[in-house]
Parts: sequence; C-alpha cells; structure tokens
Amino acid sequence: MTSRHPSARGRRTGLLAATALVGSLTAGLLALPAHAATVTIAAVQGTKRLSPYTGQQVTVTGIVTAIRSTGTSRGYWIQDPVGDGNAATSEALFVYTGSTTPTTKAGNKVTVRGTVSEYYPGGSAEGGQSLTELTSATITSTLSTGNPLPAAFTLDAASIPDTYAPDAGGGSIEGLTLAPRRTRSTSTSPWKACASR
Ligand SMILES: [Ca+2]
Repeated sequence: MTSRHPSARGRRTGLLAATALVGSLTAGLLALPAHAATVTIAAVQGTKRLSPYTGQQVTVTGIVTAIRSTGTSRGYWIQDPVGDGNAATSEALFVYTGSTTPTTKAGNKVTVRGTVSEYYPGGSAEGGQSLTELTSATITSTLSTGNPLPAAFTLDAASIPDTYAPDAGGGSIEGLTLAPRRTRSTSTSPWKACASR
C-alpha cells in the first residue's frame, strides 16, 4: 500500500540527505582558498622586518627586473616602478619558484598571485634576518612586455642608517673594533645553509 505522505523513515532519510548536502557544500566553501588581496609590493614589504601579510595570499603587480635560473632557489624579482614614496618600504619582491626556472622575462609587467612568506637562510633558529618573498606563486597576467627596467639604486653611506654604516674614515671597515653587546654561539653557518637551499 502506498501513501501520499512520506513515512517517518522516509522523512528522516530525506533530512539526513539534506544535512549531508549542506555539510558538503559548507566543506566545499571552506576549502576554497581565501580571497587574495590586491596590494602594492610596498604594502607587502611593510615598514618593519616582517611582512604584515605573512601567510596570506596576495596579488601584486610589478615589472620583472631579474631572473634566477639556476640552483634550487630559482625565481624572479618584481619591482613597482612608481613606489609609495616611503623610503622605509621596499618596492621590490622576490618570487620563489624552487627548482623550476621562471618562464617570464625581465621587462615584463606581471600580475602575480602568491603566498607571502618569510624565508630565513639557515632556518629561523639561526637568528638571521628573513627575506620576504612570494611562494606558491602564479603569474595571472602579463600586462605588457619590453618595459624599461627601474633605475638602479646605489647603496652608499648616505642611503644606509649610520648604525649600519659605521664611519671608517673612508677606509675599510675591516679594521674597526667590534663592540658586541651579547654573545651567542652557532654550529651552522647560515651562509652555507643558504647556499645549499
Ligand atoms: Ca617605498
């Protein structure tokens, strides 16, 4: 005998199926990558040691200035030719591609989506400074090619804070007396570790 009204068991099965469907949809939505904020390279670099976007996916645009095509730390640099007028923020950013040779070329204006990461040569435990870079990156658009490269910036005593550019009277800093304020020991050379990356 059939009934026009679903049985209690049928209603329960339907509810379970609907619940499962909602659960699947929710899980699918949660699995989608977070929206990549479109920001400037200067914003990614920030004014402090670590990027305010560390761990987040961002989209940036810049002109490719150089390619590193050998080793296991390949990638390319992009630079904002305009900048934000703030000397405390870098206008360039390294896009890490691992062992994959970048296919883009210097002079290309590209839009890149990737995850902001802080890379510590030798590991964070070594105490060195990190390099802010993009990882797991994809060039989503090449806007133009053959762009002139941003002018080179000369690093000299006037462009570096005195703290980091001691005055050696015009000579080498090799002869200056060190004045360490704390001690630490290390068994691994960060340079060796960096070279072996
Ligand atoms: Ca800047």
